[in-house]
Amino acid sequence: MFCNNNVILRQMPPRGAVRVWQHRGIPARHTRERGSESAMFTRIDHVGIAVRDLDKAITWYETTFGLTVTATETNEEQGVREAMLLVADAAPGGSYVQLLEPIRADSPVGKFLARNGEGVHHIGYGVNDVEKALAAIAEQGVRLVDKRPRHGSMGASIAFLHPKDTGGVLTELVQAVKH
Ligand code: V0V
Ligand code: CO
Repeated sequence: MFCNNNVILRQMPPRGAVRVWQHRGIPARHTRERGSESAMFTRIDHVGIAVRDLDKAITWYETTFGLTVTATETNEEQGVREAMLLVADAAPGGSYVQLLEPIRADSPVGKFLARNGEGVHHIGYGVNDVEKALAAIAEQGVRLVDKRPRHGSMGASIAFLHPKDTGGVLTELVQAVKH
């Protein structure tokens, strides 16, 4: 934002930098908002956040950010009680915050909480075909946590990639149910 305000003006990029953009004929807003799209990922489906107390966390997100819960579920296999809070609804599918409370201490989220405390646990990317995406990613040498999709929130098919092969970010692929 370039307001006529001393504080904000001091944060402006140097004039030379602005001119480089203009020489290349790339309008700055477009480069920021419309990069080239991924062939594999359709959107960020959700950001998974590890919490100790799901009900408390839901209330905090509702009160502070005005988000509302779309679905809650206990997923025995994954060892979590979770809630999906809608951030935005768009053509390829919604994007959510997923709050995750462990139901067992030795579950992935239970171990994560013991080690790191509450915070961002994983990123879930939307894909059109989770099996195809898994095969393509495995071919790149990335270790898969799940060789086959499992049951995820709101009926989605999900699969995780190992964080040690994805720059320390636990990554989930999400094929949402088509409406
Ligand atoms: C573990 N590590 C992580 C991590 N969890 N690094 C980044 N982000 C995370 N969330 C690191 C950890 O610090 C260790 O690093 C190493 O990986 C081994 O971790 P561990 O817990 O001691 O060992 P494992 O092998 O028992 O478990 C790690 C994996 C596990 C990633 C395999 O957490 C897993 O299967 N996760 C996928 C399932 C899951 O997270 N489900 C809950 C969400 P150092 O110390 O060796 O350097 S369910 C969900 O999202 C649903 C249902 C949905 O979206 O619909
Ligand atoms: Co998730």
